[in-house]
Amino acid sequence: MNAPVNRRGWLRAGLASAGALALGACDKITNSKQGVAFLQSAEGLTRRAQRLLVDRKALAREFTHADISSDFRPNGSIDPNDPDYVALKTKGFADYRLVIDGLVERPLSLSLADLRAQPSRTQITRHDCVEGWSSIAKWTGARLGPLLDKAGLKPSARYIVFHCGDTLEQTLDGTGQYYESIDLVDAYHPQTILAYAMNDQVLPVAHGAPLRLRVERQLGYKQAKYIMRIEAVADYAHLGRGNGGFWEDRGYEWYAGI
Ligand SMILES: Nc1nc2c(c(=O)[nH]1)N[C@H]1C(S)=C(S)[C@@H](COP(=O)(O)O)O[C@H]1N2
Ligand SMILES: [Mo]
Repeated sequence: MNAPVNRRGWLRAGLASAGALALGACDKITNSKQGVAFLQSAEGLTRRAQRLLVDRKALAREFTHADISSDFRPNGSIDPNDPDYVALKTKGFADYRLVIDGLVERPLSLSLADLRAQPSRTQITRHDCVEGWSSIAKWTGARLGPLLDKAGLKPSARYIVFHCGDTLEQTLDGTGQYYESIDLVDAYHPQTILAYAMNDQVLPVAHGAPLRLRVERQLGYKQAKYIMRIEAVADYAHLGRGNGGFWEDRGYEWYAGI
């Protein structure tokens, strides 16, 4: 299911598309009076929506230390020369602040120390780039879900946008700046983290220092590096060239699930 969702729309969208399926598959339930009552109850609705989302919520495979790649390849931007980024890097990211704003009740501005103090997760996962290579690394970072709860998403928020510090393509209109977007199912997935460490070391510049996204059910280009700002939006049509991400604006799928 790659329909846009939000926490309330979730249930509704799930039910709309599940309705027909559920009726076909569940005539045993729908043929009995109690069954119908159950399906109309809140619990019945939740169970059906849950069944539909189970796939999106499943964990990506995790690996062991022995599987970690010794040669994880950096790709795309590997040392941004955007002046703002260079200024931050020169000071060892001491002045770095992650801004979380847009459709939130309480906009946040967080230092790296603040981020390291947030609920975190460590995971050894495989990164798959559409160019046809994969590498395994151990990532540690702040879980995105609790951070969004801290900021308090407004009900109209449907996507989370990651604004990056690097310009990957020089264009006259600024659409060469890297950005990405994910929906709330991925944003609240337990393995979705803002990584500040890779293989127990401070995240290297080549891999997105000081902060990069790991959204483990998706392909490489969704793993935004050099995150400067996270914005909650109702839709992404007004950003970049309107397709939800740098590579999406150049023809890639918005939903890059694996
Ligand atoms: N900001 C930013 N994020 C980015 C990219 C980029 O060029 N800039 N490249 C993407 C692509 S295509 C891949 S495969 C991964 C590469 O991550 P890595 O450098 O850690 O291998 O980052 C993704 N995120
Ligand atoms: Mo990639």
